Amino acid sequence: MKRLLYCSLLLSLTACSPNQTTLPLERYSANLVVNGDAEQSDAPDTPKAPLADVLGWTRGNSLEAPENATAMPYSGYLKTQGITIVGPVGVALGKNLLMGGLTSTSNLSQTIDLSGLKLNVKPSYVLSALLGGAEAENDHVDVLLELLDQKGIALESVTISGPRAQERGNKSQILAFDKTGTLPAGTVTARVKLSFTREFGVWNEGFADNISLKVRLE
Ligand SMILES: [Ca+2]
Ligand SMILES: [Ca+2]
Repeated sequence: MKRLLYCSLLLSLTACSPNQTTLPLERYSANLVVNGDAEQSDAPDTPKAPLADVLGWTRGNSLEAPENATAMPYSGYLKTQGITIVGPVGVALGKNLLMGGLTSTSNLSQTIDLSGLKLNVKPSYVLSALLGGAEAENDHVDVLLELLDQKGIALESVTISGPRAQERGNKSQILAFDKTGTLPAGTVTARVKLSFTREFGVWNEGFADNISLKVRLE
């Protein structure tokens, strides 16, 4: 009887089952990637006039610079070219995305200081991204996460390969990807790098949005 009463009190909070265990709430940091959603950039409508700086990101060196990776609105050039990019159902894309620009290869990277965080004893991480491309072109973008020690040496590297045309069903879309793992002991910084590759045409249409890295806190 007492149990029934207890259950009725808890009914609105949880199913009352003798087999149910209460999982501890996992505390993760906020997204540590700056401008991973490209929303903080005053994005141009065309990569012909790329941003001087993509906020939070460092451009790789390219002999073809300054035509390089940039943030762009979904409603800009891509739409005027009849390219409408579809994202996963229910995922907010905002106004902008990151794309490869006009060079055959380009990249954006940023280094994230983890030293000020109160990390879990065995801190897990979640790297996630929306990655894709346009129509039947194999232009793509890959994400590299490097976990570095205090000397800047990579203790671990994780790659998410963005989808090629076939994986997108030859449609202009960005798909959701994620990888999880545990930060190796001695990890002090994380480096996230987006590598855009053009396989066809003039425009490097590797598309990325909602780049995120979260780490487990105490
Ligand atoms: Ca966005
Ligand atoms: Ca292209």
